[in-house]
Amino acid sequence: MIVDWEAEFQRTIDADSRIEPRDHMPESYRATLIRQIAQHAHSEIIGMQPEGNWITRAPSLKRKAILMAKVQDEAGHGLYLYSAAETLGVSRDQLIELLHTGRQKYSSIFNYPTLTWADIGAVGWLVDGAAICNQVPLCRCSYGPYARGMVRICKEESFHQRQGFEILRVLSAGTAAQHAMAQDAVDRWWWPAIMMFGPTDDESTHSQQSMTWGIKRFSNDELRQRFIDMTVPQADALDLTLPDPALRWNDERGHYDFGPIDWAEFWQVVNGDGPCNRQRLAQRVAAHAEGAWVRDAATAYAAKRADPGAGQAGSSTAAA
Ligand code: FAQ
Repeated sequence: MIVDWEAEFQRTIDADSRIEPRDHMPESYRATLIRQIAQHAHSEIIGMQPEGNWITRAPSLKRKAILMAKVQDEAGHGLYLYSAAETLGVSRDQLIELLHTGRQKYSSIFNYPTLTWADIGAVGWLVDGAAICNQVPLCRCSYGPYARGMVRICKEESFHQRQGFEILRVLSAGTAAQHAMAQDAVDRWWWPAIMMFGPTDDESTHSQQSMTWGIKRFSNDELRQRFIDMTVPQADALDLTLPDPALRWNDERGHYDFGPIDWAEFWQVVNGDGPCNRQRLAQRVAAHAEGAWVRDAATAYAAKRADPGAGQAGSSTAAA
């Protein structure tokens, strides 16, 4: 029997079932997934830097422990996502090489600096908040390994968002200087967080096709609006102001209206010329080089466990 693989793929998509690694898939579907999942994985790993910047300066032992756990979670997310991408036939080494040579992107948001402790609150509240809005629909992505990875990631992101909110709540209700520090952080992170959702729908090159394939379930603008609608009441609860004078409820639309986004800034950051692009990439490349001995040791250890007899002669551990 001749199976029409293209039709089988389309039937799976139409039935809202999952495509699994061994299923036939069009090359363009595979390439789109590799691009998006890799960009997502790189974002998690580069995203460790702005927050890692505050681990040594967290204001208490408790805050330090929470922040360390959060940064470790981001590393874990990166690893799940690289593993999901590997099921599509690329290796983690290849993807890391593409990141390090600037041929694959990571999220624009991580090219902004974390200047004060309040920035850690703003990153948790706004950046993780935006990430959740974008990522919850990805739990229903048509590609099984990505969708399953996202379920766990979203649970952890939800904790991250709450810890950011809580940092800002304490600062906002604190001294005048603490409140001002929280407000300043929100003023700097609001617009970059809004930009995380990507270009407007008419400028988005991949959205239409990705939505047809069930990779993306909502467009960039739909998710951006959802995030704004969700965040405005939270800002009120925090007694903080979002830095957009045009922000107001529109009864007719049933959504908040918002002011113009500076797309020139977005593309400048995406194209490598944001406040921290060079620093982020240089640190990532250096960390990878400094970790080479760990990878070598882990590989040697795995080989030894797989074949305990190999290399025993002359080995000091064998003699011990
Ligand atoms: N930054 O056609 P579209 C996190 C690029 S994880 C940089 O609309 P698409 C957790 C796009 O790649 C944050 N580039 O693209 C955390 C494309 O260029 P290309 C990451 C961007 O893929 C929190 C071009 O523009 N999340 O925050 C951005 O359909 C705290 C045209 O765009 C994900 O990756 C951007 N913001 O939609 C960690 C989620 N936006 O590839 C640590 C998964 C667009 O043709 C601390 N990804 N571009 O050269 C997605 O949902 C989608 O890929 C979008 C973009 C929505 C990001």
